[in-house]
Amino acid sequence: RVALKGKTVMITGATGGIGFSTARLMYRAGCNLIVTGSNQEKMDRLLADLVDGEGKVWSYICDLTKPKEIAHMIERSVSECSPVDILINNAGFALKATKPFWEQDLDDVDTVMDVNVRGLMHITHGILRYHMMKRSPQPTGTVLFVSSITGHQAPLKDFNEASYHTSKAAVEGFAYVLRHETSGTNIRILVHRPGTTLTEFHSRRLEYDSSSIDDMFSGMCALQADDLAEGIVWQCLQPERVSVVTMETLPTSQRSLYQVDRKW
Ligand code: 8X3
Repeated sequence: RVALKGKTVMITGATGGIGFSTARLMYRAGCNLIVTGSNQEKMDRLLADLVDGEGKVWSYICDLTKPKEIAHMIERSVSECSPVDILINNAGFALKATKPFWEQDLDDVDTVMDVNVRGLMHITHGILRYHMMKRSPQPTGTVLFVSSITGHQAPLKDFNEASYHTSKAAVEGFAYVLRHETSGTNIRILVHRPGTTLTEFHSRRLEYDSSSIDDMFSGMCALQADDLAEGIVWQCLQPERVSVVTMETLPTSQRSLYQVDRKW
């Protein structure tokens, strides 16, 4: 992980799940971190956990549904932090999988789109414009999007995730176009697509209903957040000439969203 030593990595949604594990691994690899989250208590837990490294750590509490808060955080990052080398757009969530789309509140639908798409685009815009494109003589950096297999697959029934799937398909489209728009620079645009991972993501999605959560994970041996962090860090530590453009990490038991083995 020598290639990462001294790099400055910004991770959104760093206070839980895949973001938390990635922050820990990046810190251990010698990176400086800029971590964002929406909850101070969870942020304190992350900061207390970052003991295994010598890099600097900057933390920002930011509500990604609020463009002004994002703009303010970007502005502060320019004056307070080292220039960002790697942006990991990890923050994202799904809501109300217990009801079909037409029975969901539009406010909830909007919140999913605001965080997973608009917030992600605003952060990427700010980091490209004020950090990566400023590098001279050549703009350089890595932008990695934590997408999902739901970005290109839909389950056969009972999932009720129209807004989440749409948001991840948008992330895939955004990354694809951005990879072309940043042509001529040394900025690389990468995507990581996780399958089912044992984090708070699913508890929240299933409204903390323990029997739905048990049904979801029963016998499948889901991924751990650390499994994802390993792959994400690996994509980022490749030499600048190498873009591992898309990496999809699934539990062995999950052949696709259509087929999950429950024999584990
Ligand atoms: C979530 C992927 O397989 O858990 O982004 O639905 S899965």
